[in-house]
Amino acid sequence: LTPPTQELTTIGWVRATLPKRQQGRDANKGAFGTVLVVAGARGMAGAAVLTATAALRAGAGLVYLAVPESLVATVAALSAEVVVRPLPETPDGTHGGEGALETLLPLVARADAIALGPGLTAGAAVQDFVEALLTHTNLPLVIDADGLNCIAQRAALLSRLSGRERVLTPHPGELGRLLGLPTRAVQASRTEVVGRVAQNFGSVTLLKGARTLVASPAGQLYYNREGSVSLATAGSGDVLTGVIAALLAQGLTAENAARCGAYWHALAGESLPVGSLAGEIRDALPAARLRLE
Ligand code: NPW
Ligand code: AMP
Ligand code: MG
Repeated sequence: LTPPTQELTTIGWVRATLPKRQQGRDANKGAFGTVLVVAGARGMAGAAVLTATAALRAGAGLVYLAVPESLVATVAALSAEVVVRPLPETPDGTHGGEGALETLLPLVARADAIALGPGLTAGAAVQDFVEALLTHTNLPLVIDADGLNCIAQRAALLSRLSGRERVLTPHPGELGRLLGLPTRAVQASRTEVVGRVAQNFGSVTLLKGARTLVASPAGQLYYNREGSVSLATAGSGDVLTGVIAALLAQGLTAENAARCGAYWHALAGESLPVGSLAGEIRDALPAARLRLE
């Protein structure tokens, strides 16, 4: 089999593709997209906060963050700008308590895009909740982390859903779970396996790591050279998820949101020294955006 041609994502392409920020008197937060982040579990409040605040740093006008109810005080204390909404939780403090979907749906109705998965955990109740949410919305969606781990348990789920902009953002371990492969097998054939996931799940798929790859279900493959080992830090991927969600909410296609998001996140991180925190990568997003004007 001939390997697919890989196209380089260049800074010129990203500049031309990122949404132009509307200026002037009519510009208001309603014009910049509303993101709904569904994330977090007891002990994983940080992931939810990083995703939600990264969406704001990436220009979303408004961000709702739905977390298990016992996390609300913690999350609100960590992020003044995010609108935090409690959902009924399980006894373990995860999403998927009684009536959680009904509580969430009014927020879904107000959102332009959803980010699903950081810090969610992936037990049976969470899997049920993820399945219910995915079957009740057609919004553009980025699925990361434990959202992917839930899907790995219910492989038929995504194939039942069609007609929406959807990005999966696995790291090599998560992609391995989706295909039932060990991480080392993923790393040994990154271009082949990312294409396989994109095709199997009918979703734009971004495989993280040095030289991030983006594959489309139609077989295109893109890579970018930006990024450095400074990005390899806890919570870094949660920030990327927020960036992609903000771009989806501003109307980019799944493929363009994934390519632009990976590039922008890498540019923000590569200017920082090793030892920088994921929150610092997030806070470097606006300055990196200036280099993309
Ligand atoms: P191995 O060991 O080599 O087989 P997990 P996680 C592999 C949340 N977070 N190159 C590697 O596999 C997340 O959002 C919460 C090669 C590694 O051992 C998730 O919901 C935070 N291999 C949850 O925690 C901050 C790579 O995957 C394994 C690789 C678990 O997420 C942190 C680890 O993957 C975190 O974001 C690479 N580049 N990258 C918070 N503050 O609340 C990964 N692997 O078991 O899915 O664990 O990624 O930490
Ligand atoms: P996660 O594992 O979900 O926290 O995501 C980690 C983020 O760091 C992703 O954006 C990866 O592409 C990036 N990353 C991880 N390792 C490296 C590396 N060695 N070089 C460049 N980027 C990396
Ligand atoms: Mg991650």
